[in-house]
Formats: sequence, structure tokens, C-alpha cells
Amino acid sequence: MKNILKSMVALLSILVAFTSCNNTSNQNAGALSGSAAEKVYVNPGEHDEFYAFISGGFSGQLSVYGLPSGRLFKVIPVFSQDAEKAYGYNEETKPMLNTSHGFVPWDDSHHPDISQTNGVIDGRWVFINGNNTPRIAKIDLSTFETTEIIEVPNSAGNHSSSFVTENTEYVVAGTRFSVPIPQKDMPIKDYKGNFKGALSFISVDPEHGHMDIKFQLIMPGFDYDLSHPGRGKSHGWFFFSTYNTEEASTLMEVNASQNDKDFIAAVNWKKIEEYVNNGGGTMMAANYAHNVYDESTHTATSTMKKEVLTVNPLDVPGAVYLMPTPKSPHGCDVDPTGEYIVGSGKLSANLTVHSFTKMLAAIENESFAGDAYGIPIIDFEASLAGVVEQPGLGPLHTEFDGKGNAYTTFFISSEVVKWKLGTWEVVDRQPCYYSVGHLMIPGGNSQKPFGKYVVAMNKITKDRYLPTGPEVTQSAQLYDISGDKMELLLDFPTVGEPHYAAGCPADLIKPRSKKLFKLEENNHPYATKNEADTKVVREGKDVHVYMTTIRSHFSPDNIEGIKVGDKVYFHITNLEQDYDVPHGVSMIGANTSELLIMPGQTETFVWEPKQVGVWPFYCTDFCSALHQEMQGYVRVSAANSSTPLRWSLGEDIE
Ligand code: K7E
Ligand code: CUA
Repeated sequence: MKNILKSMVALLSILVAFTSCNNTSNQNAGALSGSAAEKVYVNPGEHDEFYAFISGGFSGQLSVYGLPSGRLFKVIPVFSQDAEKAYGYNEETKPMLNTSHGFVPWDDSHHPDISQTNGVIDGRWVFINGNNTPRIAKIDLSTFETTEIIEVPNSAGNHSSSFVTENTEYVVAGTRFSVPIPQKDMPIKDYKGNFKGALSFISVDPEHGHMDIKFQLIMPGFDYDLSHPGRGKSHGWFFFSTYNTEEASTLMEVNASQNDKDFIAAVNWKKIEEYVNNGGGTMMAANYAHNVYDESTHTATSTMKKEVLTVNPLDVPGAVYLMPTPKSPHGCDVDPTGEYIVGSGKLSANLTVHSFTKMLAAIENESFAGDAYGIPIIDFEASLAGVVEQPGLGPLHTEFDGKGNAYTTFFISSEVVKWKLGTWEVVDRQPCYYSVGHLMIPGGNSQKPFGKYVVAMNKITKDRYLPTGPEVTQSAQLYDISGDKMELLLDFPTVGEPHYAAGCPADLIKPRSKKLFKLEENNHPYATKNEADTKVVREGKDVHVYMTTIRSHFSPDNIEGIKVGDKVYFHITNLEQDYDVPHGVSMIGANTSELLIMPGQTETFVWEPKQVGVWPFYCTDFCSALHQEMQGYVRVSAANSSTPLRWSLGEDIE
């Protein structure tokens, strides 16, 4: 009880500090100099130097910005339906949102990470996690489309995800919430010792990027919060921060804050991979969706997988260790050399930095301070590289500039603090407006950061923008970090709540960006490749419309013989073969979104007419001077009518 009271007092004082920091108004708001404006100004028609992929948090999506301008280019739909692009609405992409719980049209996405080769960002794919219904998505950076989503079984609150190893061997997904594995009906109070935490290593095919769960490490029932890969000298290892090593299941704000230290778990995945390749591990029954979008058929398929390989850490001696880390660490960040692992204890006054070299020595010397469920706990001092003393309040996340500096966000004191690796001295600090979460330096999670800018992503904006009612935008802030002192350059609003982001030089992605889909490579089963082949086919109550678009008409644009009670599939192929000429289509009363069809692509929407009449459809994307003429009619007759099925373009139906 005394402990509980103590923690409550500590938490209260943090809350007070938090509130007061947000009450201080933004004295520095007007302090931007002309040179700051110049640094973010991108001349009209010119391109930004960097792409930034910023997580959409509770929007479930991923937004694409340019840096330094902060201009928003695109919101890539990932885990949530997007009516603008028909994602999750058209027949082709609905399977992307299939899960073991059925169709789940929303998620909470936190941590994008760009694929790497030899520890350097390669710009091929970006991965991102769905927290709520555990999933990992892959986005192809030639099309900027979500092309694969794999559900993660035995996981809940898929938060210490999705970070890639230095050759994208794996994208790693750790569970935030421990759960019964396998799931079963049991009393919540029996959590301790019975619930487990799954850390999933999802292999990525080096050529096609196809994802597959290679193995799941079944760990003690802690909360696995953040993770990062080892790199360089620590390549082959993965680090996960934990909290709730108390294994509490209620009043967590108090009960999960009892232990003075929680852990950073160090996992030697190379060792486990070897064990698994030699037949180790236990195949366990499971049920999870694997959804793949095929660019040639422009269609996604969903397959339910029925088993997953699990590994008990005790079966692979020398593979897993626990490094004590003060006060419920959140961020778990590895520097570009792979030597330092930074643990950000949310309730700690100091930042704790572990040394990979010292960790190996401690393992060698067996400098252990006991074990947790048989997993050795390394002596705190033995792996400790150093401590950044009292840098701020409420540390969350750290990024690196590749020049020996680290940048840590402090949620409570609302600032970014720059400090030196090795000497642990604080060298600069800049306020954030307000309550910063993650930060991002392009390439910051790799061996080669591009240390020119840091983007801070804020939870609260208060007075920074014109008010928009009770709901105000979340926001990012851009700082120039090329000099000794950070300089605030720009605020820009974000879509949803930004958690992490990933950035890279534009030149990595720009030359590979696809301009159109080749019509001759379109293998959609309902593709229509020229107007002569357009038709309408009735199969019982299902009617398939094979339709094409080209500036500025639909073919056919008059259809008769549809009846109330029919299910009409509009399969529309955009015949255009020019860059940036999509056509849209929408049908009155359709219980779905429009389609937005890229050149050479086929998409399908379903319309179930409920009322007799003559109903128009039209193009929704202003595609030409005669866009407004791009329209057509469908005649809907009574269910028992004998109106013949007919279709036409440019002639009257007799
Ligand atoms: Cu927002 Cu990475 Cu989900 Cu910290 S987490 S802020
Ligand atoms: Cu086609 Cu507007």
C-alpha cells in the first residue's frame, strides 16, 4: 500500500508538471527568422529533398510528406477503408482487410520502417504495424499502395513493431499485451505466470517482399513496448523494451509502476533462426489471415493460415537475456554503430544507455543478477554504458544523426534534447509545441542517418493553428540539425495522430515511382482491353458489366434490362496509357464508395438497385475538358419485367 501511495504521488507530480508545461504559452512562436522561412521554402514546381512517411495513428493510414516543405502528397490507405481511393470498398481490395475476426476496416498504425540493404535504407518498401487487431502491412514504394498484410496470431496490441533488420531479413512484431497462448477462457486474475508475450519474426522474401511468420518467441507475460534491431556489430540481435514486469492486470498506472527497473530484452535472432532451421520449435495450431495484393490482376486474395512455429526461449540457451532498465522504459533505440541501446524510462529522471560490447562481456562472464522464468537477467552495472543525467522529464524516443549525437524527446517537459554518445553530455535543447512523442531523422533507424533535419511529432497543438472546434489537429515540427544548435523551422499539421515516421532522400524513391499500369500486363479476370469487347452478362441475378473508360466517355454508357433485386458488378478498365489520367466512377445509391481507376487498371464496385427508374452514373475525377460529359444511364425495371438486357455507346437502344 505504501508503495502504491508513493507511485501515486509520483504520478501526480508528473501530471502537474505536464499540465503546467502546457499552460506556458508559446513565447517562441513568433521567433522564426527569415532564414528559417527560406530553409523550408520549396519553389513552386520544385521538389522536396526528402520523403517522410508519417504514421496516421488512429486513422490507420500512412501519410506521405515532403521535407523540408511539410507538404502533404498522399494518404496511403493501409488498415482503414478509404472512400477517396475505394480501398477496402471495391471488390479488389476488400480482402486486404480480412482477418481471423472477419472484415476489420480500421486499425491504429504507429511505426513505419523502410526496408534496408546492408544497414542502409533502400527505399523499396515501407512496413507499418496495426496495433489493435495485430497486423503488419507492407507498402510498395513504386506504387505507394499497400500490397500485403499479415495478421499476427498470439499477439495483442501489436506495438513493438514493425522494425526491420539490416537486410530486411525480418520485419519484427512484438506484442504489447500479453495474453493466454493459445487463447482460452480463464480468470483474468490468473494473469501472472500464465499469460505470455509473443515476439514474432516475420521473414521478408528478398525479391518479392512476401512476408511469412518464421517463428514466434513465446516470452514471459510482460508488456513489450518498443523494439529496434541491432546493426553493424550487433546485427543478429533485436532489443525490446518491457514494462509491467510486475505482471499486473488491473490499475496498471499504479500496479505496473512498482518495479524500480523493468527490462530491455536482448534476443539473438540469428541463434534462434539457426535452431529453427535445424528443426527446432513447436508447430502450434493458429488462425490468421495473409492478404496479398497482386499487381498484375489488380486484385487481393486472403488466405487463412493454420499454424505457426513457436519457440520457448529456454530451449535455445544463449539466445535471450534481460537488461534491467529503470522505470517502465518506452523507447528502445539503437545507435548507427550498433553499440548503444538507449532505454527511455518514462518515469525515470535519467536516460539509461546499454553497451552491446559490455552486454556480450557480461554474458561471457555470467555477470547475472538472477533470472526471470529462467531467462538470465544481466547485472545492471555490467551492461551499462552510461547515463544521461536529468536531461528532461518523461523521455520517450531517441534518434541519431550519424555524427555522434542523439536526440531524445521528452513528453512531459515538451522538448527535444540533443546529447553526445559516449560522453552523455547534453549539448542543446529546443521546446516542442506540445508534448512530443516520437521524432524522426531520415535514415535515423539505420547505419546511415541523413542528419540534416529532425521531425518532432506532437500529441497536442493547443494554440498553434487556427482553432477547428474541440478537435484540433495533431502536428509535426521540423528542426534544422545541421549546425551545433537545433533550429525550429516549421510547424505542419498531420493526418491522425503521428507516432513514428520514416524518411529517406527523395532520389531513392522518385526514379522508381510508377507512372501507369501497362494494359497488356493487366491480368484482371474481368479486364476489358478495348471498347469492342465491352459487354453486359447476366448470370441469374448477378449482372457483370465489362466497362471501359477513356477521355471522355464510358463504354457502354447506356444499359437497359437491369432489374430490382439484381446484383450489378461494374468491372471498369481504364484504357488510358498516360501518366496522371485516372477516371472515377460513381453510381447513384450504390452502398459503397466511388472507384478511382488508374491508367491500365481494372476495378469493381457492386450496385444493388432498389428502385425502378433510369439512374445516372458519372466520372468523379476531372479528367478532361469534357469531363462533365462523362456520364451514362442505367435503366432499372421491375423484378418481374421482361425488358431485354441491352447496352450501347453512341446509338439509341431500340
Ligand atoms: Cu506513440 Cu511509438 Cu505507439 Cu511512443 S508510441 S509516442
Ligand atoms: Cu473521366 Cu472525368
